This record gives sequence, structure tokens and C-alpha cells, in this order.
Amino acid sequence: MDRLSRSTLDGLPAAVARPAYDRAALRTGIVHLGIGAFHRAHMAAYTDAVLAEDPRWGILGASLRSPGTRDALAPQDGLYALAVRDAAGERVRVVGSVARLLVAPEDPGALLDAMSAQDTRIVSLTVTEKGYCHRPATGELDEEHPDVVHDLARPEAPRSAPGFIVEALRRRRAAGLPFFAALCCDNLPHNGATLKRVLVRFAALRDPALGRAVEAELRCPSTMVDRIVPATTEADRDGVSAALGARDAWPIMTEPFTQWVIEDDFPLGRPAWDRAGATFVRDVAPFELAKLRMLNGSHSTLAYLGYLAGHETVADAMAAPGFAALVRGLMLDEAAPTLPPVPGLDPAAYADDLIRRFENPALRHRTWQIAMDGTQKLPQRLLGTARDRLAAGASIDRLALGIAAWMRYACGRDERGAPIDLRDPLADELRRRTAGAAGAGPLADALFGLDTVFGRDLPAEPRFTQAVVAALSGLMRDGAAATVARFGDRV
Ligand code: CS2
Repeated sequence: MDRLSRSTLDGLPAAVARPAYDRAALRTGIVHLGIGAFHRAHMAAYTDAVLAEDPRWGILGASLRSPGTRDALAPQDGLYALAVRDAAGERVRVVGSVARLLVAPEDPGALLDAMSAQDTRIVSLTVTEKGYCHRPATGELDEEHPDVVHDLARPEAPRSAPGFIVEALRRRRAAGLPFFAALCCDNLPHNGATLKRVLVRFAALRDPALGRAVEAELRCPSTMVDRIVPATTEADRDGVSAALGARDAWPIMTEPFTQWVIEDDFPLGRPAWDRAGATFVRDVAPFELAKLRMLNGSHSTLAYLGYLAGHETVADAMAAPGFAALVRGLMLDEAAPTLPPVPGLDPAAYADDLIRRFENPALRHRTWQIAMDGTQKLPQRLLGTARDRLAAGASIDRLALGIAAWMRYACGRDERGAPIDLRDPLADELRRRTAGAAGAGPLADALFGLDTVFGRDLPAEPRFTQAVVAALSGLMRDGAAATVARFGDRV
């Protein structure tokens, strides 16, 4: 089978949509850090849809770690298939917006050159929560983070996203070029402000004058990003390649739903993403909070409890007794009351839609995948909600169960005693803390001590600690499946 590429594009089946523009004419207006599956299903797809009217916004996609994406896509001229799946079937489209690919560790200078080029007007990021080198509980730069220490010592060959961005900003300033907009597309609270805070501090550590310039001039619009994108499997590669009649080494699987809400603050311009369905607003905060607390809070709860109950995917967990009722209650009874009104969003309808999306039987979204990096995700997904509920004197039973399930998972052994492949930047610390802790109370106490996750307030609040310990002891006694089944059939 031939490889998907510029030369095989014309021969694809008629049902496969493909770029409606001359790829040879694309310029690089966007440098994207973290060219993983999510970006390729989301921002790259929105951009692909508007390049016909403005070819200045081609994307240079950089990986900050591994060469996998570049190795798969470079022989395909950056082209890849996006397969949109649900119970009704699959639609495949070839996306062409990723015009160039780079692997930062192979040549950090080349990435810095691209970020410092005059044509580059946006630098966007999907580097996951841990890629910001911040402390999740406070949003501050973690100045002891090994990558931060490294990048301050070797600024011309950075490793971290903040290190690359600050060095590129320094070069632009030295060359008299205006700053690009830095666009965070990760699920962080106040993601633009969080990115800016990290960058201002990092820049100030390099040079106070640079810190002041970044503070005064850099724009970091906030965004709410939403699309469920499971990791691609071998079966996906084979199935999509068969549908294309050409081998695609790294197609992307996703759901029909997609949403992007963006603050319109791009001093050097931006693509007309609104023509592709994005929404520009003045304040993203209410959208972002609703999404983090209702969608992602439920997702993490489903991931830990689902994994412990033996479910491989979110859809499998949703089909088991009690899971749908649990997440509906979590969303409507505990998360929604903490949210300011969101323009155009009815919480009950939003919850229904989320439940339908989680139930999508065509997406094999592994509970293990979502369970990754819990220390980076819990604060904005469950702990902030718990904090607001407690301040209002309200109950946190379902939130506490989600948090307890993370603790049970963080022990590194499942309910049958088999090891869990625990992925988390604090995995060693989790192992150390959980090692000698027997029983719910000691285990919870050992983990409450992680102040970059829980802050200092929650562990000092008995209503919080008691609810979590009670949930954890029930979970350890009865197991996840029976605990969740008690939430009953969905209503
Ligand atoms: C998921 C998210 O992996 C995870 O932690 O909760 O990536 C989720 O699929 C997206 O935020 C949906 O927009």
C-alpha cells in the first residue's frame, strides 16, 4: 500500500475530504508546541478549515520530547487522517495545516529560529498540564523544576515550553520584532493567565527588564478547548489506512463534538477560526470552569473508579451499574452549583450531552489514559469544586469519592493486587508516600501532605478530610464496582 502523501492525495476515495488549498503556498504563521493527538484533532483541524481564505496561517508543529510524530508525518508531507467516529459510523478527512514538523531536542536552535521569525504571529501550546512547570495548587512557576533549572542555565538550548517561549521573546525583542500571542490550549484553570504568570516569572529570573517587557506586552488569550481524542491504536492505523487506500502511520481518532472558545486578543492577527466554528468571547473563564469541573471532573472520576472496577474504556464504565448516575450527580448536584452562569449553557442539557459523549461506543478511550498525571489534574477538576462547595456549607460526597479513587489508584496496585502502570510526574513521590500506609486514614494522610496538589487549606479542613477518608475506606472495603453500583440506575 502506498503511503499517504502529497502525491497520493489525489487518488484517495471521493468520500475522504482533503485540503481545499494549495499547500505549497502555505506560510508559517503559527508555531505549535506539543504536536500530539489533541492538537491534530482540534486546533489543526480548525486551522485547516480556514487556510483556503488565508494561507499565512500554516502550522509548524514541534515535539518537545519524542520524534514519533515527526517520524510518522514527515514522510507523509505532514498530512494525516482525522477519523470522526460514533455509533452511526466513521467520516475521514485528511488535514493539511501542519506544514512543517520539528523535534525540539534534536535542534533547539531551529525551533527558536522559527519562533523568532517575523511571519510567526502565534505560538500555541498543547503540552499537557505538566508541561507548564508550575505548581498546580497555586499556578506559580516551580523554580526547582529540573527543566526550569536547566533552561535558566542553558537558555539557548531549552527543554521546556516556558524556556523556549521566553528565549524566543528575548530574541524578538532584541531584533525589534513584536511579541507573538502565546495561546494555551491545555485544560488548565485560567489557562492564558496561568501561562502568562509562568512566563513573566521565568523571564524575570533571566533578566528583570525582560520580565517587565513580557508582563507589559505579551498577550496570552485564554481558551476553552474540548474534543475527546483517545490515543491511536494499531487497529485504528490499519482501519483508517484501509479506508484511505493509503498507509497513514499516525491517523487521529475523535468524536463528532468539538468546541473552542477563545479570548479575542491577538495583536498580530489570527486566523478566522470563527468561520470553522470557534467562538470568540471577551471572557473565557465561565466556559472554562464549567468544562473543567463538569467534563474533566467527571472524566477523572470515571477514569479512577472505572479502572479500579476493571473497565478498559470510558464507554465500558458508562455501561456498568451506577456510573452514569454517579457522574450525573457529580455534575448537577455538586459541580454545577459552584459555577457562575455560562452564556447559552443549560447545565442539565450540558450534562446530558456529556453523558452521551462518554457513552460513545465507537471511541476506545482508555480509563488508564485519562488516569495519567492525576497530581496535575485533580486541583482544577475536583479540588477547586470541593473548596467552593465547602465554603458554601454544601456536601462533597461524589467529589470525595473521585478524590478517594485517585488515592486508591495512586497506591499502584489494583483491586486484585496487580501492579498499575502509574504515570505521573510525581510518581516516585506517590510511591514513597503510599508505601508504608496501611488503611484509609493513613493512606489519605500520606497524600494530603502533597501541598502542590491539595494546598494547605484542604488538609486542614476536617469536613474535607473526613469525607475523603470515609469514601476511601468504603472503596477499600467494598471495591469500586459495588461502591458505584449503589448510585443506582440512571434517571
Ligand atoms: C481527559 C481530557 O485525558 C484527560 O484527562 O479528561 O483530555 C478530555 O478528553 C478532554 O479535555 C476533552 O475535551
